[in-house]
Amino acid sequence: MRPLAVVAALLIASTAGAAGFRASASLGPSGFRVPSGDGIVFRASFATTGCLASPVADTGQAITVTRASTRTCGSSLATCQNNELCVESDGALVEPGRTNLIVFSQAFDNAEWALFNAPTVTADAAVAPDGTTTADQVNAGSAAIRDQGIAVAASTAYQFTVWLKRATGSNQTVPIYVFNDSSASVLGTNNATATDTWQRFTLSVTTPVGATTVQAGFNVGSYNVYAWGAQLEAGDAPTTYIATAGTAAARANDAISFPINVPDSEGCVRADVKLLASAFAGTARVLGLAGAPSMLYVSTDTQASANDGTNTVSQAASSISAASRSLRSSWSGSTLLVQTASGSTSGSYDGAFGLGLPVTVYLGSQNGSSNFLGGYVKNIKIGTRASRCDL
Ligand SMILES: [Ca+2]
Repeated sequence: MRPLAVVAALLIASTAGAAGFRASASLGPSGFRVPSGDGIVFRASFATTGCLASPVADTGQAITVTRASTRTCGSSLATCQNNELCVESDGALVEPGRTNLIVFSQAFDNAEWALFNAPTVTADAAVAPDGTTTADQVNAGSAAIRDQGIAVAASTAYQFTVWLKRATGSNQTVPIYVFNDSSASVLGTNNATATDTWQRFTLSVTTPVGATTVQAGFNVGSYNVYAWGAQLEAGDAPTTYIATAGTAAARANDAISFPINVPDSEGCVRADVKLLASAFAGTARVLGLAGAPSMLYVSTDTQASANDGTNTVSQAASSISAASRSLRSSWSGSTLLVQTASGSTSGSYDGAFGLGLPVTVYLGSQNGSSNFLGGYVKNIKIGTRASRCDL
């Protein structure tokens, strides 16, 4: 029988790499990753698209998705069940909860839609963007169709969205609009050009002081179109479609999180990010924490930032809503750095994001409840060395 010391030495020799680091990442005793040679403790590419019931990072950590509702999965318009992660080619989709105030979003033939000057509305006349035959034809000869009496808050931004496609041989101009009942005034009009391809059109409005109800739909005009998926939601930018059939319907927050072991003393993160809209209020977390600090967030469509709770470092980027952009930050000693394809900016680091060991990282939000990304994120890396997590 070998002495115990010799057995221990043989075990170490069999698992350690040439430089003393493990040759590949492995699960430590607490279930967290022991860093591999490149210091990467978390990696998630989100290469598999669709509705994922139990998403797992490339490095093995379970990713927890808490959403107390179904959701439409982005541009594919597939329906993801509660707690399923929606992943498309640009990555995992993270959005705030919203409510569609249009109660018959794909039944323009319903009496909820008020008709003016007798447009002809034919139910389920065409294949809709989601592949179902639920799009209605609205043939208006100097007519209008509106959902009336929608309760709204005053001094609040709203987004009206609807898919349109022409129902005759030439493009059709459709005045989509929102009307303020309280002051009998038009809040906004967007003359949408319906072509032979389904397009989702947006009209952004802000209710004035005193507003209580609005009507939304198509104003008087001469147009012959297929219409589907009308949505009126409170918020600074439109979000993914929420289908309704008789009552307002809500999509809950995408609260997405995972645990990592990464120290405050030194580390790095990187991700490819694409925003759904160029205009948004506040900040959009890429990788958030329970508190205010964030290793990586977006403060405008053209800027990436990091905030340690004391200092903010920001670096310009090309439009993050126009295409998926690689964003990165790193920290070590007294230096915090943010990098994009446009360059890098260094600033002071107070030495702590508050990264407990382990810490819960929120993907695309702060604490799963605010500062939502409103976009897609993929190719995430989190590491324990400031020199890694390359763009
Ligand atoms: Ca329909």
